[in-house]
Amino acid sequence: MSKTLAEKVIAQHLAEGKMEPGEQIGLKIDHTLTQDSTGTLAYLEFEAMGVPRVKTKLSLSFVDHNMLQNDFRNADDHRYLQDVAAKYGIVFSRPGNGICHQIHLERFSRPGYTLLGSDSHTPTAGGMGMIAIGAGGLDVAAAMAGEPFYLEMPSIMGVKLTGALSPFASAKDVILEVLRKLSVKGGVNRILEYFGSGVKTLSVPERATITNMGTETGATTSIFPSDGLTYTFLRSQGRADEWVELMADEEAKYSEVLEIDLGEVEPLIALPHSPDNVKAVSEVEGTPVDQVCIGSCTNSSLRDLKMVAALLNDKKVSDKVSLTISSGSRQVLANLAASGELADIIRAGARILENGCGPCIGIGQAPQTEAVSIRTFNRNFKGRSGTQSAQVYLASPETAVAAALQGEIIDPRKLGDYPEVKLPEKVIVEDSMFIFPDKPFMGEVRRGPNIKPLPSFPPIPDKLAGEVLLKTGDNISTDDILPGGSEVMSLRSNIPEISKHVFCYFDSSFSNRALAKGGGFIVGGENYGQGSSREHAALAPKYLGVKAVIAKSFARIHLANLVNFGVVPLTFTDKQDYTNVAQGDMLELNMNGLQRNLCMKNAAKSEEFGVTLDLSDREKSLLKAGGKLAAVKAKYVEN
Ligand code: MIC
Ligand code: SF4
Repeated sequence: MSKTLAEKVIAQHLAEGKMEPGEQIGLKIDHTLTQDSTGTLAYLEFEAMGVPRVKTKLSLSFVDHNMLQNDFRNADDHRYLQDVAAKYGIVFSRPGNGICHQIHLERFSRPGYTLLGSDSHTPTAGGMGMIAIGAGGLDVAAAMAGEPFYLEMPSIMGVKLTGALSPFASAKDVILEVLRKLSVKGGVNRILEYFGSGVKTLSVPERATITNMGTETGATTSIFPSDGLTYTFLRSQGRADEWVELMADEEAKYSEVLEIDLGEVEPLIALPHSPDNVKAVSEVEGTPVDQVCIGSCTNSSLRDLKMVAALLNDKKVSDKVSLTISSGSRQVLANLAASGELADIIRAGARILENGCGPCIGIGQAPQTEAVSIRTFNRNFKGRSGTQSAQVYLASPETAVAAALQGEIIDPRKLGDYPEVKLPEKVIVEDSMFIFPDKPFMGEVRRGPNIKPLPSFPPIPDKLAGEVLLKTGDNISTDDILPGGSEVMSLRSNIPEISKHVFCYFDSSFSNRALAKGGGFIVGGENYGQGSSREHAALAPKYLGVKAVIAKSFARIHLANLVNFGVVPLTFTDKQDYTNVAQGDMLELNMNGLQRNLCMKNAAKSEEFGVTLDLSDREKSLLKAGGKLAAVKAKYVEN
């Protein structure tokens, strides 16, 4: 039977289940990656499993998110991560080396392999023909211990690309077009598979921009074929021997097909405060701009920064704008330095930041009050930049440079000649900041005082009762549940402390109230928990006593994280009932042995409404055991 490309890679890694949409499947994982902000928990969890060495083909630990060293806490976390990597056989990418997804793409990605990463933008490697999925740290820890990764088999949506991009339209505009069509929840339980004649006009870094930001549609992952251009990219990295050709069969059937004529794609921009709030750049021309940030795992490749250098060359950044550049890897920076293009960027007046996530997650460069900030990043949720009143727009490097030069949003097509960006046949490879685990690890893993043991929880009782602690609207992100930024993220290894920040910008009294009331329920709208994979957004509410979240629908990674930590994820059987529940209502639920259809009593209103526990048997057994850690520990430590 003919297969899509995604089905081919999944079939080769199928450890359990039937490859039919909606069925539970277990996938064998070849590569894992973690980054510092989700990694410390992931490794505390991995350590608790008692497995002496990782069982994957390759596991990588990156330090790229919270690299500020204002005090001992981040530095201690980095040291802990380095020790753990050496002890368990994990490649360690030192702080300053660059962003996990960009580096994995350059140095480690392999067509036809699977990758599980404790970061929602892990699908970046789909640009290399990998099935690359973002997950909570505990799922990644289990994969390092050799467990399959379990998920619902998504349907495969084809995205047919025809034609070729016109000057000043770029890969970022393609994915913004996809987001305009699908919205931030249109990809949930889907894989977006790109095919068609337009594919061969896009280089691997351009494809990776598209698969990276496919995450914002809620898709499980996105994938491109591995073809001649994939070979060219791998050869430029000195890895030609890792290439294999991979594509869908001609007769492959997609559940749906979205068609995009690349020639019709125009420069686009996502307006505050959602990546799917997309308009043509020409529609918002003239908006004054205060800050422009270029970088992030979406747009920090050599291709992108060469384009930036060419557009900035011999020009000057507007006095009204602060322009920051963070390249995705030391390799990118080394190549720009050697070619002289870094000097062009510096001469134009850009501020060069460390290679890493930086402003993307509010680690420095918070904009001024009410500033307009144009970013080449992938998320513009309110407050994520570190400034609650900032207006963050998402756009391509081309549009970002145009805004930096002009001091206001302008259509980049007005910049004049379109530079031709040529990628070198062989890049300068810069591997000096990797530490490979080739020596036996002597001594102890060092833990700073801010690294606290993982909390443990009893199995969930058959009856849940408590108050509705908070009622939210649609598309609540994990940034809303537990914000990023340098202050909160430095508490990532300390659950009691980080729990004080749950919903802090939403309702500053939440954590105290939750504790005082002995926990309770959260009520959410559609797509609850979109965005970041951080499992803290499930674990910290659990620590505060949250027993269940009742929502209209959930985002995939957050749903898995809730189950992993024993918070019951329920959906309204009839979405209309959402309107009848209010903050402060007292709810009571008999779990009935974790039946699918349950009845929630609302004592405040003497009413009842139906809730659905839409989980597989495996997920139910995790919930019963009090979460996944308890279950995996029972398998590895107690046997
Ligand atoms: C993000 O872009 O939101 C993050 C920060 O990279 C997160 C991970 C985290 O919360 O540490 C993600 O995308 O999963
Ligand atoms: Fe880092 Fe931003 Fe990418 Fe997340 S989205 S991995 S914070 S660069």
